Amino acid sequence: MRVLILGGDGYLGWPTAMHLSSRGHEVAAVDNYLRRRLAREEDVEPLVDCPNLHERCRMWNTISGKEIQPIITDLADRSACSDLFESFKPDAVIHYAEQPSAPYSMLRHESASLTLHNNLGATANMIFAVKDHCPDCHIIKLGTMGEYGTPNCDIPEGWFDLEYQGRTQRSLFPRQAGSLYHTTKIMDTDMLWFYVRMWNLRVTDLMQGPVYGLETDENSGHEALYPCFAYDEIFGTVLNRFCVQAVAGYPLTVYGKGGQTRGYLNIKDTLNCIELALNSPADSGELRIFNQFTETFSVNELAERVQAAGRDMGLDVVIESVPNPRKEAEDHYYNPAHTGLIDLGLEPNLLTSETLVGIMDLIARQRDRIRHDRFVRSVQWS
Ligand code: USQ
Repeated sequence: MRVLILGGDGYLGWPTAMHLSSRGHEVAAVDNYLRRRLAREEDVEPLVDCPNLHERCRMWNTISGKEIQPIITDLADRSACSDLFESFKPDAVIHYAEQPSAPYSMLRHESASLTLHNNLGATANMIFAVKDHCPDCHIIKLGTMGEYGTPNCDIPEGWFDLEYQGRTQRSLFPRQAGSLYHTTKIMDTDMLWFYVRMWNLRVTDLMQGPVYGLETDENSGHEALYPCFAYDEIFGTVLNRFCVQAVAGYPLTVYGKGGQTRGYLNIKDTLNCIELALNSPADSGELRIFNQFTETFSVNELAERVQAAGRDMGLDVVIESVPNPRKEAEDHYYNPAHTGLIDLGLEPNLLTSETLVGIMDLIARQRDRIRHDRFVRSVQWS
């Protein structure tokens, strides 16, 4: 298939590009380096040096003999986005091209505004470009489990039957996000659903939980092909941060009571899920939703697992509860369904001590680059 990866320079976009290229797809990785720019501006660059997209595509070609086409363009620019789809004519598009950080979206008015304009603008431009140039293209959109929030009831995969005063209507499950970033993902879903109804687009919306890890089958042994791995408060996800903190001898920063529970997955499973969705597209006129995670953990459970894995490596890992900078439930019910991707054939890479030791071993090689002042920034939600 001809596959466009929007946000192809990012933590997940680049590994996805290599993964699909290794499977024989014709892949273009598209990015405007927004994420790199924001990290530079906030002085929170990633743990591992990431060569630019052109360089990484060349390295990938040398290693694998396969080609990924790098395209540097801004999808929030309407005509640039339209030109891209007109010339590439993808069979499928994988849309990661969003400002991905909840804390960044809560920093200040300017960062909120950038998140809104970039995320909704790029999504709208992609929708129009697909309609105009490749209406049969399968849109695979990265959503987030955070769209649902933490309701006091079970969470289905996107849809449920709403019953009210004796009548029933199939409906999107109620969503209430905990950050502006997560709210833009809700708005994306609503916009996609609207245009699925109007224009019979085929869309898969993947409600993904926080991802951990940095090694995949394609980059193993090639540090320069590792994804941009963040460990700072703004762009780092919790388990990746805990692994870096453990290696650095910094107390694991559990926010508040640590009962916050989310659905997590290994970066290798992100790639597997994308491939499964790609190989079995949504129907025309369908908004198909999968909850993309493999296991649920509370923050306390994650910290305890990292502490135990650290012990196996001879590290003395301390867990510390710090005041929660976010406004979120710290003790709540959480039971989301996640059978759709398993039914398609997903075989999860579960979180074992061996997995954690593997991640921390790779991090330990970068020990000298870890900056303690990046762990806490205290971006306050309210
Ligand atoms: N947390 C801590 N200590 C830390 C960092 C985080 O206790 O040092 C807590 C947070 O308060 C939260 C949980 O860990 O309750 C998860 O936080 P996170 O930073 O790993 O994840 P989040 O901000 O929700 O966002 C991340 C990605 C985002 C993706 C989302 C999936 O940055 O792009 O959409 O995970 S989900 O969380 O399911 O919505």
